[in-house]
Amino acid sequence: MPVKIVHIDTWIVDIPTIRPHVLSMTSISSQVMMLVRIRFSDGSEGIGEGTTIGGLAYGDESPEGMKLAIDRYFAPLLLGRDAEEPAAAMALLRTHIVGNHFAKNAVETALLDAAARRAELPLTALLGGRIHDSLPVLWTLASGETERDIDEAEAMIAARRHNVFKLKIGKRDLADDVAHVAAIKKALGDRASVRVDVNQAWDAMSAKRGAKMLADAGVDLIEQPLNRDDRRGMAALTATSPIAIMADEALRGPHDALEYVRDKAAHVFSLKPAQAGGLFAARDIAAIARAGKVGLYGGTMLEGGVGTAASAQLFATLPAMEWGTELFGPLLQTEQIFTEPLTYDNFALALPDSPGLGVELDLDKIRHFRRDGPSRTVTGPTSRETS
Ligand code: MUC
Ligand code: MG
Repeated sequence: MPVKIVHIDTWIVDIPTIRPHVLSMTSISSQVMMLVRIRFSDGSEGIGEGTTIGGLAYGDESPEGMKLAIDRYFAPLLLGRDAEEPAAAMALLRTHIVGNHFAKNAVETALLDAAARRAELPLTALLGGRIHDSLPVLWTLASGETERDIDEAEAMIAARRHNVFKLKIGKRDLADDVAHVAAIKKALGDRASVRVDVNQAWDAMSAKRGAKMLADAGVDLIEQPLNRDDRRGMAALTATSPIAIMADEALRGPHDALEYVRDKAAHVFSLKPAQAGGLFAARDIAAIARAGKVGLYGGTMLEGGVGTAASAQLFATLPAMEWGTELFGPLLQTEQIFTEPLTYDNFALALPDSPGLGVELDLDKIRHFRRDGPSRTVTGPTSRETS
């Protein structure tokens, strides 16, 4: 008998961060994750995550909105569908639901996790097989205080956890930001690579001046300096910048990636399955980048362990991630929500070997951190045809 989707749970889980995380558009001291669990008629299940930064401050979807969208609009389309056809289920969702990339990514992750668990294979095996067993992971220094950031970086280097750092700038004047970055780079010297993420906060003139000043300070890369809609500005900057320019918020799917390659609007793409609309959409962006000679970097939406494990499963199948990854989200949270935490060691995240995403939720912890009380469970018929 074909296995069907019978049950979809969505939970909002709030986990405090280990310190405030300050970005140009918002600061967070707790991370809000939307977790989805899809259950199947044979008793199997899969999990996915939809997480963003600061409610609606960063992107078009909030965790609460994702929960609502899945409960009200995704679930009726999914219930009763064949478990072994995640691609068909996602095609149906794309036909009936516009946008909602973060929620679609969470659902696709859960469908693929379950399919891989049923096959008793790690998800990498369903995605073509693993090329890397571990992924280098940088750390974001974003306490908002220069001395505290330097101390944090020194501790990370000493513990061999991270030796590449991303600094969040764009909130202060350019001169103040550059002074902050230069002080950190000077303290760390050749022991660390330093990059910055402006999160769209600059105009064209600040970006032109900033690229030169940051290059002089020894910074390697600038992430999304201009507004996500300003592709022409990004192209002009990419043509003249002495250091690499990376696109992040601008990449909301393979179409954006194609336009960015065509216009030579970035040297590097930050690959984020949530922004792309799913793991397969992110893989399409990677293919476009490779064809267009654009470098790749494994981005994060500061997801917790589920989203991080999903991205790792994809990134491990890509031939080259020239700029490494930032899959540190679980380490920014005070708790990992798994029975076995993800392992970070020797500047890298180790890919789990067990089936699916390779992680098991600790349901006691989930219950403890859930904001919305008992889960809202959507149950439907098991016999509906898949057509
Ligand atoms: C972003 O814009 O890259 C990723 C790392 C971090 O500190 O913030 C996120 C979002
Ligand atoms: Mg970014």
